[in-house]
Amino acid sequence: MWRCTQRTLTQVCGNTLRRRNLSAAVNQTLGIIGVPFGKGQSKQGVELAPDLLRENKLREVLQNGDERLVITDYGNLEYAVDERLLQQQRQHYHHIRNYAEFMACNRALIEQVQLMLQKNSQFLTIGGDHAIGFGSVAGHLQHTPNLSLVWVDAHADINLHTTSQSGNIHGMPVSFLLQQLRATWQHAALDEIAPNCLPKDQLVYIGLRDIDPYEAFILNKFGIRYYAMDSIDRVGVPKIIEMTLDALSPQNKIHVSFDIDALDSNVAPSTGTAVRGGLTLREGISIVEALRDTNRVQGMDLVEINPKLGSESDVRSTVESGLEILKSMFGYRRSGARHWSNLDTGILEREV
Ligand SMILES: [Mn+2]
Repeated sequence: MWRCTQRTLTQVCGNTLRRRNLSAAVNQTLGIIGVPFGKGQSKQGVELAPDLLRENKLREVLQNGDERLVITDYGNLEYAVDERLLQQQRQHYHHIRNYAEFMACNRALIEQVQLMLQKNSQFLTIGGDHAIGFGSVAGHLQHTPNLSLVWVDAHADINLHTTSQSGNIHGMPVSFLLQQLRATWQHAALDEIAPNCLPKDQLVYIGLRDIDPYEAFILNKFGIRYYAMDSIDRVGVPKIIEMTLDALSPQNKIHVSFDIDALDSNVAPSTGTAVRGGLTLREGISIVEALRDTNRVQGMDLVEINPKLGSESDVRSTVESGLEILKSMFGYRRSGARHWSNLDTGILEREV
């Protein structure tokens, strides 16, 4: 029984009161921001994903997964490019695409993530392409310096402006986060917008299968942990999760940056750089569930869904796979819900 004053009882009906108490007790509040940014790569359409997921009942799907979750949708991120960024682009980064837009968007996202974490216990960033992984994780690091990052992706996204073949910034966000690579971005004023870096031993990759030569060089030089698909094939997802969690500081909060192209192109075909031979949907769900069950995941990204690629049914299965991943991250259990607020628990004792 809850202790409450007469006034509260008359104001709030039993169910609402009970639900509020439960949500306060577990403190599950989720802030969502859409980031319709597609300039980290060259294919049109990825900027449509946040609204598409909303149209496909994102909120209802999450709410059905866990009725206690208190969801606040902050809409889509807005940002403005300024002269200083354009100057950095002209002088130092003109050989990569859309640097100024990339920095303007991520600068706004860094602020937005911190605002969301002041009001919510968790946040979700919906891309957009993976270039926004920089701002999402960097914002998270400014709020929570003791942070670990699990980057689930077919690609390592750790190119430098000096190593990228394509000039597409969605292949570089991780290089903005690590202390050891900061010198390679010395004209980007990163210490002003994102002073807190990610220690290289607090990063784990899962699902890689398309690593550029210089990326492999960087990963190996710094001893960054990465479980590519061949490792997953050898030991299976449960062992990969065990090794991942062993590697990360047990006191740290966790950020999961999930690129839909980590999943096999059978279940997620509508994405800009699809690679065959990826995670099954079950493996993806299994990874997300295991991370969720640590109760340490505080932020997540879902990126690279592109509804302009593939057939109508390709888009549908990609969106559905994305929603399954999100649903499992934010509370849904394949083994059944653990609590019931509206069930008639006397039903077994009664003849109807
Ligand atoms: Mn990626």
